[in-house]
Amino acid sequence: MPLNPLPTDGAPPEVRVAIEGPVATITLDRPHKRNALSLRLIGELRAAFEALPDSVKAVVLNGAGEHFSAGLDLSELGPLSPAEGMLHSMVWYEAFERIQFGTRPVVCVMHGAVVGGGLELASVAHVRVAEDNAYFGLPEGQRGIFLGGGGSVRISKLIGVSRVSEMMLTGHVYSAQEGFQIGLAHHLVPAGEGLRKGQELAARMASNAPMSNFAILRALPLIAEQPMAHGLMTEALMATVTQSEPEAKERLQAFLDKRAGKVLPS
Ligand code: 1HE
Repeated sequence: MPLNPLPTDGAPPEVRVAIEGPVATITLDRPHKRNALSLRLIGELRAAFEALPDSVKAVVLNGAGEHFSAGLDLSELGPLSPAEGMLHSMVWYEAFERIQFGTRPVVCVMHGAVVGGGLELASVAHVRVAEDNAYFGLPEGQRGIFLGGGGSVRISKLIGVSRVSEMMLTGHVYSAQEGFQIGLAHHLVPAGEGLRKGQELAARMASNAPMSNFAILRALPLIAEQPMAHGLMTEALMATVTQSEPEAKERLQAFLDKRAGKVLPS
C-alpha cells in the first residue's frame, strides 16, 4: 500500500475546486464511494488547499452526492502493517493541520452521512453548517478500529469525551437537529441550502481584516490550551499586533465616522 497520497495514474481527480472571487469551494468528489476518504483523496485535499491563489480568503468544504463522507476508506486499512498504520494517521494529521491552522477560515457544509473520518474532517473546519438530512456517527467500535484522523482530540473538544465515547461504544447516531444542539454544527439549514449558506458565511469571513482572521485561526486555539496567565499574555500580544495594522485603524475610524455597519441581530 503506497502511502504517497498524490495521484500518479491519470485517473480523474477526487477533489474539485471552484473559485469565485475571494471564496473557494472545495468538493470531495468521490460520490460513487460516498466520498470515503482514501489516502489519495486526502492527498488531493491537501494539495487543493495548498494550491489556492492568494486572492482566496475563505473556503467552503462540501461533498458531492448524497453524503458528505462515509469516513475512512475501509478497503485501505487491511493491508497496512502497524508501522504503515501509524504513517497513515500521520498523512491525515498533516493534511488536516494545514487546513485547520492555515490562513483561511473554512466552512464545512455537511449533509447525509458525516461519519467516522468524515466527522473527523468536518471537525477540522472553523465553521460547520448542517443540512437537516445530515447525521453523525462514529462506527469505529463496530468496525473494530479506532479514531485515527484526529477525532479523539478535535471531536472531543466539540462535544466532550463522554459523548464521543458513547457514540463509539454504542453506535449512537445523532440527527442533524441533535448534532446542532450538542455543538457539531453552528448552523442548521434545510436540505439543499447548505452550500448557499456556506458560501454566504465564507464571503463574510473573507471580508474580515486578514490579521484578525489570522489571530482567530492561529492564536485562539493556542490560547485555549494555555494556563490562564500565559493565555492572557498571548492574547494581549496578539491584540496589540492586530490593532496596530493600518487596516484595523481604518476600520475603527470608519465606524467612528459612521461609515461602517452596526452589529444587529441577523
Ligand atoms: C465505502 C465506504 C467506506 C461506502 N470505505 N468504501 N465508515 C463507515 O463505517 C461507514 C460505511 N458506509 C456506510 O455505512 C454506507 O456506505 C453509507 C451509509 C455511508 C451510505 O450508504 P449507501 O447505501 O448510500 O451506499 P453503499 O451502497 O453502502 O456504498 C456505495 C459504495 O461505496 C459501495 O461500494 P461498491 O463498490 O459496492 O459500489 C461501498 O462499499 C462504498 N463505501 N462507504 C470504503 N467507508 C482515520 S480513522 C477513521 C475511521 C473511520 O472513518 S471508521 C468509519 C468508516
